[in-house]
Amino acid sequence: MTDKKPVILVTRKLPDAVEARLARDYEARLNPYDTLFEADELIKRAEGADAILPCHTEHFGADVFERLPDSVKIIANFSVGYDHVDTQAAKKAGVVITNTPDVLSDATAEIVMLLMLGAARRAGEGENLVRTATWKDWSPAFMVGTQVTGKTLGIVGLGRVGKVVAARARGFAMTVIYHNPTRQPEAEEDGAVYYEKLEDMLPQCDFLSLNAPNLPSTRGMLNAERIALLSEGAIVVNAARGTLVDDDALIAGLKAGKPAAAGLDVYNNEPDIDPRYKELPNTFLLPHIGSATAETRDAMGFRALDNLDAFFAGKEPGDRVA
Ligand code: 8YV
Repeated sequence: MTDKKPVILVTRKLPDAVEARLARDYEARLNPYDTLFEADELIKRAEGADAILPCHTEHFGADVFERLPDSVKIIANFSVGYDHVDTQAAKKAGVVITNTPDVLSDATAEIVMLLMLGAARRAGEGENLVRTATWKDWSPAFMVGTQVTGKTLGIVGLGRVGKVVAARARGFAMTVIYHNPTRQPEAEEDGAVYYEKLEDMLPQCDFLSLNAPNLPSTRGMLNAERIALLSEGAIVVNAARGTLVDDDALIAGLKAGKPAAAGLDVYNNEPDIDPRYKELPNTFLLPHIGSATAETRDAMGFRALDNLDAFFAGKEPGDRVA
């Protein structure tokens, strides 16, 4: 029985409490300067490692798995999304993949509510007026936005995050409807009304929240045809993945006033987002901070370590996705 601790390559700077647990239980190769590793550097640093603990900022395509050292047996993601990993290539390479579900649902749902409120109440415009000292007056028509309370929220993807979004929205007396590939068990709908066809749900939405994963079936799902089906004044928010949105269609829609506004936390090609979003007054833009609370980031790290602990104890990790 070897006492040698498994070697873990950690690709980003993680919370102190997480790195302390890593150092206690493993031979951790940390990244104190939070350098972003491109593929060649990642593969070089993985030499002799038993596991990698990455974020969504590291990409594990088939080409990476072809070159990854044979020593790497598990990739324990510090993320719930794992669309940065080619899971078919992982299976072919015999590498186990895990993620960190549940622990970031509350924080991400908070950002969804912030995006709805920020977009509806023109928070970006208002902040800018104050910061640039261009707020000169008040009038009954000044900075009038849209009320959130009592409106209808359509959720695309009633999964872990979507269900928490629905629960938080009820705190604003919102009516919740949803579209999902399959209907959720009634007990988990909590009164939300299911729409089998997204096209049937869209005209009913005052607010539309994208909470689906990045899949071939969801990429570009918010396109011009579907945007045209939205009701007048509808507001779109996205804290899932930028890939769900056809940027040209959304930007054209925002310029035309349908949707009336958009609240975005994720983008195609982030952080190099389409610059046209920044030029639009009816966008409320955040920098992918869905899970960015101290409590949640600790919990994500501990969840990833729980998966590593199980694996190296010869057990099935609780959050295995491939
Ligand atoms: C995470 C996310 O913070 O977990 C996800 O899928 O999109 C983010 O909220 C990020 O991925 C950390 O790696």
